[in-house]
Amino acid sequence: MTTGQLNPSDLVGVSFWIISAAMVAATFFFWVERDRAVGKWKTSLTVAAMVTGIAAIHYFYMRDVWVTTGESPVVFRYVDWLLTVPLQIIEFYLILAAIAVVSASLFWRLLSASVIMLIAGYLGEIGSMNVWLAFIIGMLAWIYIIYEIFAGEASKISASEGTPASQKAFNALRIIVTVGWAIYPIGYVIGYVGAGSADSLNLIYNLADFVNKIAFGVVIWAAATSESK
Ligand SMILES: *C/C=C(C)/C=C/C=C(C)/C=C/C1=C(C)CCCC1(C)C
Repeated sequence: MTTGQLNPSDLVGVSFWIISAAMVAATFFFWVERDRAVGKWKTSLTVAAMVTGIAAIHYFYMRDVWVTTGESPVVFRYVDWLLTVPLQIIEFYLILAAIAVVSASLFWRLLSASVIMLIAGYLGEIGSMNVWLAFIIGMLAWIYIIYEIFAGEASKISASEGTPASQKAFNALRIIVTVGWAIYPIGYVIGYVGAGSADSLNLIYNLADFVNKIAFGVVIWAAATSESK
């Protein structure tokens, strides 16, 4: 599978390698730590492990594409996101449902918006759609998700509801969707403005995946194990 050698001066290639190892380690960690969590939190850790596990597999292949061709592994990247982002929406829903009664339609709205965001980004990156039109559509879908979490149904959840652990997880969710997810459109702009830069694009996407898949999982883990005393 991995045919190319890793060039020490290839910073992007090295970042693919490091994130691959981190994704595998995180998957193992969340999986094993599941035993220490109580009740509904077990499912959250299972989902966190699924996200990093799926990403690990894609990172092995993405690194190979990068090292052997020097091109952005767009297809593997987006297949990974199309699998892991819906899983993260499930994760968000589990957190919200742990705090308050949330409708199933909220789940479907968040899921649909995330899929629209990713399809637009994909069409822009493969050149099937104007790169900035795709960006605007993706941004609108992302802003809608932020709206749902800060001003829509999900935000009606009062700070007095839920356990301290679930509130901690809910705050983490808000930070992830606004600050953590913002790294992706920043990478897209830097990657495609002017002559564009595949190096910056992949470096920033790799950093973003580390934050949004591993660091977010760790926050879930902290909340999940804080209730198990
Ligand atoms: C594990 C992977 C995750 C959490 C991927 C998230 C991806 C995004 C938030 C992508 C966002 C984009 C926009 C907001 C505008 C258009 C370009 C995208 C697809 C990079």
